[in-house]
Amino acid sequence: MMAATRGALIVLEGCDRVGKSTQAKLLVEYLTKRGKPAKLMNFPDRSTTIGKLLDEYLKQGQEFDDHAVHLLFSANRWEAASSMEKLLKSGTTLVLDRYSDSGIAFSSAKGLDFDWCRNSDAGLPLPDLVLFLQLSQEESRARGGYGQERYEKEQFQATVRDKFSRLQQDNWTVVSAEQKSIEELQCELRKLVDAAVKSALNKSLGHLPT
Ligand code: Z5A
Ligand code: MG
Repeated sequence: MMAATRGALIVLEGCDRVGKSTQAKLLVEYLTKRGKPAKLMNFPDRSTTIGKLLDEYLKQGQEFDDHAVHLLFSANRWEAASSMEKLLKSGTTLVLDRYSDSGIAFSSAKGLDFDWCRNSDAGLPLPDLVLFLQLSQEESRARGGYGQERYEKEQFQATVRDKFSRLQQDNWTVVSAEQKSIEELQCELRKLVDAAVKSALNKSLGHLPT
């Protein structure tokens, strides 16, 4: 059955420092100001019990087998799934700062099988729009040094970049962030988001396939 009031599920993906968090926050502010209920969600959500384990792992205070930590990242999305569905169905648009594709790209960059990585997310709410922000390694480097977290290393990030390009899905909208100010990029994203919010009204919510 179609819900006349459904919100859209919008995902921001992309490599390190491309501006996902900056743009996601601005998009939620934009939608809210225009009277459209919207909520920002980050993955990993470091505030939950599983999220705290992931935070420790990313800060290199805790070790896990690569498969086990992939499943924890996935479980961190599953623990949000029912509240995501509820919010979407009640008309709130969700703007996600990373989601399933980050899970596949980062875990497969460590050598895990693509399909194995994808399977644990099958059944999660399906994005209406994945905005994949693209930035060259040179411009990303110019945005400042890496932090201290586990994956913040140039060689590993290059492997993730390669996995993202192999993963590129039909439903992604690839947007270049190259040589664009925060405001210029936001302006472009708003148009895409407005269209997605409008078209989600007439669609039922899907689920990620295997
Ligand atoms: N991970 C995983 O392994 N498996 C999973 O399933 C999931 C995640 C979901 C934590 O993620 C790690 O978890 C991540 C993947 C892994 N590891 N890495 N790397 P995170 O999202 O918490 O990581 P983050 O450090 O917040 O995000 P980020 O990717 O590094 O950055 P960003 O959000 O894309 O960029 P930003 O914070 O908005 O901006 C970065 C800087 O650039 C900042 O100083 C901005 O002011 C500046 N900026 C932004 N836009 C511009 C423009 N247009 N021009 C100039 N400067 C700009
Ligand atoms: Mg971020």
